Amino acid sequence: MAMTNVQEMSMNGEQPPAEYIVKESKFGSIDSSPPLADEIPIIDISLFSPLSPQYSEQAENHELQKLRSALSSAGCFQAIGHGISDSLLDKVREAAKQFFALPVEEKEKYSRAVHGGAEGYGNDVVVSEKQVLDWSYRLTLRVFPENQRRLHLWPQNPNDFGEMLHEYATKVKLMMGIVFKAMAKSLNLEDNSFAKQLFGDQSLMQARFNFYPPCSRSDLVLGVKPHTDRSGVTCLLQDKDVEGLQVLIDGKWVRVPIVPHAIVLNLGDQMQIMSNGIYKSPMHRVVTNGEIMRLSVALFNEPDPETQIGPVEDLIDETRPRLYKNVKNYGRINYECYQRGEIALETGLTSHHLNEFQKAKLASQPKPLHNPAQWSPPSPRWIKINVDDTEGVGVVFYDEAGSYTGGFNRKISHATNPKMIELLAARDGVCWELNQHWQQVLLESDALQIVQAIGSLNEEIHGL
Ligand SMILES: O=C(O)CCC(=O)C(=O)O
Repeated sequence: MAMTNVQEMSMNGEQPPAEYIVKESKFGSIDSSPPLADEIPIIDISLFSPLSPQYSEQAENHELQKLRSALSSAGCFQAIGHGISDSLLDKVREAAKQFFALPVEEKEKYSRAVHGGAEGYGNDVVVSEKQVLDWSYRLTLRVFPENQRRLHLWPQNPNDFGEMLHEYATKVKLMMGIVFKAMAKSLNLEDNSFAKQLFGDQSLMQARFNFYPPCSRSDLVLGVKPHTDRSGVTCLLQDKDVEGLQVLIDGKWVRVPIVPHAIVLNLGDQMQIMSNGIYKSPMHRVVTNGEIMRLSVALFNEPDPETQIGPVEDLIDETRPRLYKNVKNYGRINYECYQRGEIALETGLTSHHLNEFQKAKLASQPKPLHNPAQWSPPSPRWIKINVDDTEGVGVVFYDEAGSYTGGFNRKISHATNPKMIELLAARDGVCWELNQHWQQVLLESDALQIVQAIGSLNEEIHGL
């Protein structure tokens, strides 16, 4: 699919083409001014540090309580007292502004499409004709580990861009060390319970500079579609003047206010996993403005992809059974789910030995077509099959240890044939766990086509 130039369309005040128009979604329609969020507190990070002049045990406990309440409801807060000067924050915004203001040919020198991989300048990677594109441009750069920097993708213009990014990211990393400890403390855990999973030498920090040109029909497009972050924790520097970020809290979108020198910290999925679901990775999106461009700079902190992460043992007990299994390289799982329009945390990651919560949930639903609780894998390798009405069938592979190893999609046409349920259940090594919506769709789908789709993959399965 040929990519349209958002910046040109924006400047010419053109109507967004069909591929940018947001369809009805389970996350609700576009609303540029829902209420401002009350649930997102301002938290003073300096109160977590005994070396700070403002520190007292009482002040710290008060801030820890605010932290716990924010992270278990909204999943985010506005950090002040972070030790990063206002002038550096302004410099980061200014460097981003200057870069995005460069002529297209200049920015294209750093193009992701030209250089390959996930880093560089560009807009959405188009993976499906049905994909709704974001009305934005991004510059994505890995900052840590330092030896993984692809410096040829770091802008030379403005000429202090690299120095600025290094300084800012180093300071954010210091702040993260304090925040990880505080998060552990807020749950009565050992100080390093999260840091040891999230904060090794090889842990990743990815910078993403976001540029949202104005759109004449901001009621029809989104700067970023609803998503949760794959990170452990994301540190977001918002535009100082233009709002746009919204968070879904209790099923309702709320606006995240601008606090000029605060950094918005939102949790990502890996923190939700590590906290065994106590802390939330919030769904968020960005709306565009009809007249003014917006900028933001996100730093995503995540573990080394080779590190296995999972719920902290002390957060698992009889009253709160393990909600997630251990995973490696969650970034890849999340990316593949996102491209399929699925939410990674709701698909392949829940512990496949159903816990009490899930059993109760299943029991309260209409009779399942097949009870995964009674299923045990006949072969070490097992497969999860998701079927939905837009993408078709998605198959996800796990290895013997229950770790994710890959996945794919096949499109299917829909016809009624309940017989397929038996066919699927009869297949060796196939476990299908389906949520209620998909169970229904599956009933209305064409058995033969799904089975053929799976069958034709046998080679790939055995080749894994
Ligand atoms: O621009 C923003 O405020 C949020 C950006 C965001 O959600 C992202 O980069 O993943």
